[in-house]
Amino acid sequence: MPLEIVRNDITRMAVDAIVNAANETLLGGGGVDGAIHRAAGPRLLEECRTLNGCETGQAKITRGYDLPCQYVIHTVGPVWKGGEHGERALLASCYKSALALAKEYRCETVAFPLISTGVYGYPKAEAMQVAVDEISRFLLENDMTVYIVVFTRESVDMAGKLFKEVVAYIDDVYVAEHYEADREARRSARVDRAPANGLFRRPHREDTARNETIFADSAMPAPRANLDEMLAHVDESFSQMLLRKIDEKGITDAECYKRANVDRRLFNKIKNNPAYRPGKQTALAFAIALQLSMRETTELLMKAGYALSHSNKEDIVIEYCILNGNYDLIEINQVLFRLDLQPLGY
Ligand code: AR6
Repeated sequence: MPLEIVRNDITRMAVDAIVNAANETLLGGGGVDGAIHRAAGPRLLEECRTLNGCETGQAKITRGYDLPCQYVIHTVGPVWKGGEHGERALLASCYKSALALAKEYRCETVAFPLISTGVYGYPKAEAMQVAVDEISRFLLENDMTVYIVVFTRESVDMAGKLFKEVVAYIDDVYVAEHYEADREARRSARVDRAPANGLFRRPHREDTARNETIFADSAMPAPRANLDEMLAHVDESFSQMLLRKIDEKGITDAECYKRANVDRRLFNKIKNNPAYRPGKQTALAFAIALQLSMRETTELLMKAGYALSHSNKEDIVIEYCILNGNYDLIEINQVLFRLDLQPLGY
């Protein structure tokens, strides 16, 4: 997945480059800077001494020494002074400069901490938004896998409005439904024990399975004479439907897989193999990228062998977003991440 938010210690990331939230001297400090220098060993400081510092919003690169990454890109974030002193533009410039250097050094994988959100006091939610905006913009034009590495769960407090709406929706759908299921189980238990005098009946399957995908007998194809004949009537595959929808929406393949936050290589695999069955998260990411309706999403998922279910919180989040016309994959993934659920894409 080209952009991923992960919870980790950045010094443990085995990527081509990690980004350091440094200060203008580049001679080390506390926070993530201190952790990176400790893990890289004294040779990192020696090389930093040769760089003559770095201006706020700019970036410089060194080797990674004892770190599991090849390079460290040092950037200097702005000190938060209330937001009226060009902080946003300077923070955006940190991401731009660091990504430009990563590209120049042919890095394929890069990990960022949330720059400026510690000692420098930038509000985390706003800093995360700047990070996501800048990285997404860069990824529209470039092939790279970029991680935003956060230390604490609160760091991901950014998809505020959508997050609250989704939580409320989950409460409505998931909690209510599980409460219903619980009641149903208790009711069935009572029915089992009840005398068969016609006053009690087991609930019909349809009553309890409101949200399951059930194929009515009438919707089943008529029986065919033999297996060969049936195999000769295979439906459009996932790959075929995906390519058809891309054409119908009038977008390019690249626009589609970038919007889906899916790696180009994976997209090509799907494209070149009509029988390819992607993971459910990938299939859903394409549904979001293509802005499919609920019905189309269900159809696309089914072609890959999946269904949406109210027993699954990830599915409820996706359903909520689709029903409300929110097809911003990055925002949806932020919500999934905050809820400790699996993000979409690859
Ligand atoms: N891995 C990932 N994230 C981390 C780690 C880690 N090991 N350690 C801290 N964070 P900060 P700044 C998070 O203060 O605000 C230094 O002294 C942390 O929770 O490291 O840009 C420099 O020398 C926070 O969200 O950087 C400068 O003087 C984020 O990294 C000054 O601090 C950034 O916190 C720079 O301040």
